[in-house]
Amino acid sequence: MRDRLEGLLTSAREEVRRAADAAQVETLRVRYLGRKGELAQVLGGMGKLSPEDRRSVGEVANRVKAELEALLAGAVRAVEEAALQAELAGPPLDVTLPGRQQPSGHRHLVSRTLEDVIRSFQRLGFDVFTGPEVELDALNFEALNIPADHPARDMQDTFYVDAPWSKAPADQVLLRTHTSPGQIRAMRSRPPPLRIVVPGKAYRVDSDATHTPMFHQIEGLLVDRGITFADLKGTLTAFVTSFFGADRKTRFRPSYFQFTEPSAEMDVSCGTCAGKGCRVCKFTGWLEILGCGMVHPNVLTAGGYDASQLTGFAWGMGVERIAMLRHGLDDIRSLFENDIRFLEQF
Ligand code: 2U9
Repeated sequence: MRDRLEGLLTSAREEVRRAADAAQVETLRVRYLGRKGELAQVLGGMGKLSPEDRRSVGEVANRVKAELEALLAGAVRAVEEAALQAELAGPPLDVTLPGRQQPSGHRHLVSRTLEDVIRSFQRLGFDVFTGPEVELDALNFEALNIPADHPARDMQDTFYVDAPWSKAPADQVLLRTHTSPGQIRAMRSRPPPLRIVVPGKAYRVDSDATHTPMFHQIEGLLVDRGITFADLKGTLTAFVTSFFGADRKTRFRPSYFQFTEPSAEMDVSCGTCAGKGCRVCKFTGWLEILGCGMVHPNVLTAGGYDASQLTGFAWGMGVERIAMLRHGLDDIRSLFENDIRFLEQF
């Protein structure tokens, strides 16, 4: 048994010398020192020895075990040191290099513009109200004082929905051509006074550099006793100051809409040329940003409000248009082509 123990030590020394890496050293440790390893197998025969032999063989076994342990521990240190030296000898690692950028997306320019407009009006005390994109003709046109023969209702402008239940003209279903039916829904569901903005998608059969079949609008409506055009001017001027900056001028021009009387369009002085005239403002010094007016009494009545007691003002603007003015874009379609190289710039 002493010979077998000494033999173990000799063969272990030889094999450990040849071990090239930590895994091979571990394999050897299991083979020699493991629970079912070579040493354990030799020691398993100790029971058959006489007490004297057991003591002397035990001494040898303890020494061999200690030497095997030292041998393997030394081998672990040696392979680790060799691995470290190999890494140091390899190509240098520059820990000062900047890390790889993790690409991250962001909200679409149209969404961000819409959120900015909403925030400006929220600061002025307006609530956000939304309606459905698939609407009734009755709310999209009728309630907004747009009669049945009005050109805006033309098949060429409006996407009609083939709904099986729509027999009567007022039941006709369509993709809303503006967010205005949302204001009718708001009036019918909330008592006055009302102070809301209605953001969302609108649809029109139209497609060129400044029109897409789907576009975004944000409209507003304020109704109370004694509201005048002065309130309209004050509110929308405060919006321009908050959204575009206090250095911008504003002006109102007379206009016409079915749902407001009187009606106006609001311009803001061009931010690119400070009103001097440039490509962005087509050399006028002004940018048209919204349409507005005092709500037509017929429209208040259609909303279930008492037009003899209440007045209000409303406005509407195209979100893509605002985004284009802000960034000097000349083709609305660039916002919807989803070319990441374009969208990334904002
Ligand atoms: C109710 C009462 C009145 C909303 C209004 C405009 C003027 C307007 C256009 C701007 C550019 C639409 O996106 S656009 O093409 N809108 O000029 N909108 S007043 O008036 C309302 C709406 C609802 C109940």
